[in-house]
Amino acid sequence: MLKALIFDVDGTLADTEMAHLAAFNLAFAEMGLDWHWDVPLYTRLLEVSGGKERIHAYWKSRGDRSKEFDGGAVQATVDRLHEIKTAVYEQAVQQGQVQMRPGALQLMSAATAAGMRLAIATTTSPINIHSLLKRWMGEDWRTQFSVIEDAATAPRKKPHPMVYSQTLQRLGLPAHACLAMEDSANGLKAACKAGLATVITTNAFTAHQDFDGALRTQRSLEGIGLAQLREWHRESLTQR
Ligand code: XBP
Ligand code: MG
Repeated sequence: MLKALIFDVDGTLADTEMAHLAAFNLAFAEMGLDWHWDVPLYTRLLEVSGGKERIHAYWKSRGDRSKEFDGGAVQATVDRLHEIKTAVYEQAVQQGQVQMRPGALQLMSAATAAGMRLAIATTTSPINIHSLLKRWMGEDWRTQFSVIEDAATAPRKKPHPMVYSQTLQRLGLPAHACLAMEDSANGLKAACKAGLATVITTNAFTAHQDFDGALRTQRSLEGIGLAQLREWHRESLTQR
């Protein structure tokens, strides 16, 4: 029986990445760096989960000796950039610049009404989840979720399965009693490694990625109700 839905955040619950991208660029400017990420570059950089990891990967890809410091200074610069970026992103969310994806809120409330449990398994920072869901689900949004696993609780980022394995452990449910809802190949790999059947909803940043192994790949959650999810879930049990 399907007992819980485990949601990724960025790109699944909400269209967040354009706001993240703008925030990264503002942070670079504020720190006096001549770095600028455009959409094609950011689409490639999104293959690295985690904002700090993404900055590190970009910096290394530049092979930019002039900016090379000892490891400590690099980490301090990355941490400062990410701190600025996170503050800018939080403001953007509070100003209504980030929309929930169609069907996401409806599916979560239908699942709760049917007695299913909800969980979050994301590589984003806790503050980003709070600002987004406080705006769209109210101050007490946390009460809607049995488990929240994020960049703070699960430092090994997708495609590593840590965030999903810890979510299942804290739910106290076997993977076959749950479905994961994701938008990216990294997220799919992480969920599958944790034994979870996964429904993918693609977006402009991920539509080109390889979703081999997904239970279903959809353009959005719009019009997808519990009956449909239960049917797909039953199908996944026969594939085990
Ligand atoms: C997507 C990510 C995050 C965001 C940026 O997370 O990989 O890094 O792009 O947020 P999800 P941070 O697992 O929800 O798809 O800068 O806080 O990492
Ligand atoms: Mg995502």
